[in-house]
Amino acid sequence: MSQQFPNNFLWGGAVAANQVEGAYLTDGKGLSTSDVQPKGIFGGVVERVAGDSGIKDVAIDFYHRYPQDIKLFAELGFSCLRTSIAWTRIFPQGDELEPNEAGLAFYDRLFDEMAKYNITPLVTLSHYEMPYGLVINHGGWGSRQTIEFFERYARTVFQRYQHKVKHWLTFNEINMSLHAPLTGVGLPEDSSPQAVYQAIHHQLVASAKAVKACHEIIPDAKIGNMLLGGLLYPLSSKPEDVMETLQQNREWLFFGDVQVRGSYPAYMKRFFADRGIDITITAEDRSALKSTVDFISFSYYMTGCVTTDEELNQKARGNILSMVPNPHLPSSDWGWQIDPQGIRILMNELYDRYQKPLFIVENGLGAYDKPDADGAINDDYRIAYLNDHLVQIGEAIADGVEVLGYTSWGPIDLVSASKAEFSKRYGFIYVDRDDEGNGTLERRRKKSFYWYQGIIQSNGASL
Ligand code: BGP
Repeated sequence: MSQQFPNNFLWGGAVAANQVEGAYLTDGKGLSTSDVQPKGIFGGVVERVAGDSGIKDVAIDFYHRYPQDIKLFAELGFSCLRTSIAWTRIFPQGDELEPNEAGLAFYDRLFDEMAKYNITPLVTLSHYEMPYGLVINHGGWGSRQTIEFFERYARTVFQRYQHKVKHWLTFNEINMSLHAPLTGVGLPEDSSPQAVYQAIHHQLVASAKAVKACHEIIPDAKIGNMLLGGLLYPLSSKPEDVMETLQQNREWLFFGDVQVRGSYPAYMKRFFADRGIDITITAEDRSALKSTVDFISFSYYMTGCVTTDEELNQKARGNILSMVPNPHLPSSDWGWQIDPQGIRILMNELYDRYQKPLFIVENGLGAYDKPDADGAINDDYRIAYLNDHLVQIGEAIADGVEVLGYTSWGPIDLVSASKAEFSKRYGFIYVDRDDEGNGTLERRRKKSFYWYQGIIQSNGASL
């Protein structure tokens, strides 16, 4: 591939606190919504008692092993690492007035370690978790007061890390809240659309307030939103399927429309009216929403299809996000449809819609890895997946799309979000651990490690 990636393109990987750190009650950390969902974001709540076990309680023990892991990322050539701050390390219950110093000190150590190797941190304020204390005592994002708690947390970390972190994201996949309410907005899974959209509104206001605070406290920082890049195609060329696809894509993009444009899009009026939803938006909210993001970040794993055929829709219920499969695409071991060209289409669509720089902050293949007899992991399937997607990202750049960087998901094996499995691996670095939590946690380089190292070294020219 000819040189398409800009010289200052950020290359790296992305992880999230609750999927790597472990140490779930260490140094004063409080329980988060993730800690009470040991079976993953679709797995229901379990009341925790200290000392019981869940796979995320240790995860890959990044809390203690980060120096060795950052060293491996440096060996890969990373110029960027995306991670999140666990809100519960800073405000364990969420509503304290003063932060927990031990939690703040941990991220100081982590960012200092990254600085040693010139790895730029890209930090998500809330990646699929919030303090469980806020859920129990305040009703999660259902309560307007949570906006204040979040703003206090955001201001605290902006102040503390202002010289160390210049790239921020507000909420991970903010548009997943409808599908996983507890993970997204701290509401019971059976909450009504009315309740979920009111909570989402509070979260959108909080996101905008964090943008404003970031610009005030760290004037040279950039802060973005983070969307699940759920691109949908019409299953057929029937106009009603095309119309339904437009509507469903809007359901995913509405969040971005608010975060990038600073107000609710016109189509939401009818959307809410048709569903009998009536949410409270104050004049102060409207003015807060005007603080808009500097760039758009998104995850991309798959695409799906939309149809008005009820029989096909019935069959699709229960699939991830109930998308109808595309007959032209292969699927991963987990049924996620692999569509490299989709990322080029999505990038063009997002750039056409928003005219803001993009950042691909998650992309990757979750697969079973079987070490050979000599322990080597020859993950050619992962190399093929990533290579095909990066070629299409290069095409989108050639199309004129401005892209800040690419962080592949899970550069080191970690706990999966959807089912909290360990066997769904994304890494260039293998971690010796299984679904039952057995294993030495030893790290080993896979074949893809050397492949990605070459891609970064050549700034994408070796694709
Ligand atoms: C995204 C989440 C990540 C991550 C990824 C892969 O939706 O932001 O946290 O886990 O999906 O999903 P899974 O881990 O379920 O394979």
